[in-house]
Amino acid sequence: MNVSYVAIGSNQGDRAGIMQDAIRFLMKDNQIQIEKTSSIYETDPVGYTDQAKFLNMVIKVNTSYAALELLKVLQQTEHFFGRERGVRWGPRTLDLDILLYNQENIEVEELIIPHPRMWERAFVLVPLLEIADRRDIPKDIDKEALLELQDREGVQVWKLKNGEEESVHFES
Ligand code: A4P
Ligand code: MG
Repeated sequence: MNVSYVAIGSNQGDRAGIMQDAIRFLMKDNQIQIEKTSSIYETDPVGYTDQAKFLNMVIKVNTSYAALELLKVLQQTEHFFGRERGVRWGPRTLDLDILLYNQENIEVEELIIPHPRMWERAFVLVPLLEIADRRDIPKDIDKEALLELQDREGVQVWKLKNGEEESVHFES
């Protein structure tokens, strides 16, 4: 089995519903087991800022897929949920990025792991650190370092994770 952390993002349509449906869709794949899911965060857009707020979360996945196979499955899932590729960093119904895959460093045309932009993105690191097992994270990032991230303030809990159940919805 391989351990992977996958970032999920959405800023178009029924954001939470799409993310939840995408998780159910992935759970149906018998080569994927979703071990943990983070809280859902509402986040200010980074990169291309003239767009709606995102919901972001991270899931921990156990999978028998090789990294490139997992990427393909995630891209098919994005496609199934109506993702159209437009502006880079622009609005999307569903974005699925592989953050980590075992302890591997992969650099091929279609796939770079660890995800090259993850270390400076609070919308990725906050949910990742919420669920990640320490040994799975190659860099020593602590809570202090997190607070210094530029976009940290733009990341607010939207739906708190409570055990295996998602609960309270915080409006911000
Ligand atoms: N690719 C390379 N490495 C990976 C990887 N580790 N995981 C390739 C997934 N894909 C990877 O991605 C472009 C190409 O990256 C793919 O063909 C794949 O082979 P894409 O999903 O088609 O396009 P994209 O998502 O627009 O580009 P990119 O570069 O992935 O965008 P980012 O960096 O993911 O940024 N602000 C907030 N608050 N929350 C967000 O979720 N997301 C973005 C997208 C910008 N701002 C955001 C958010
Ligand atoms: Mg992407």
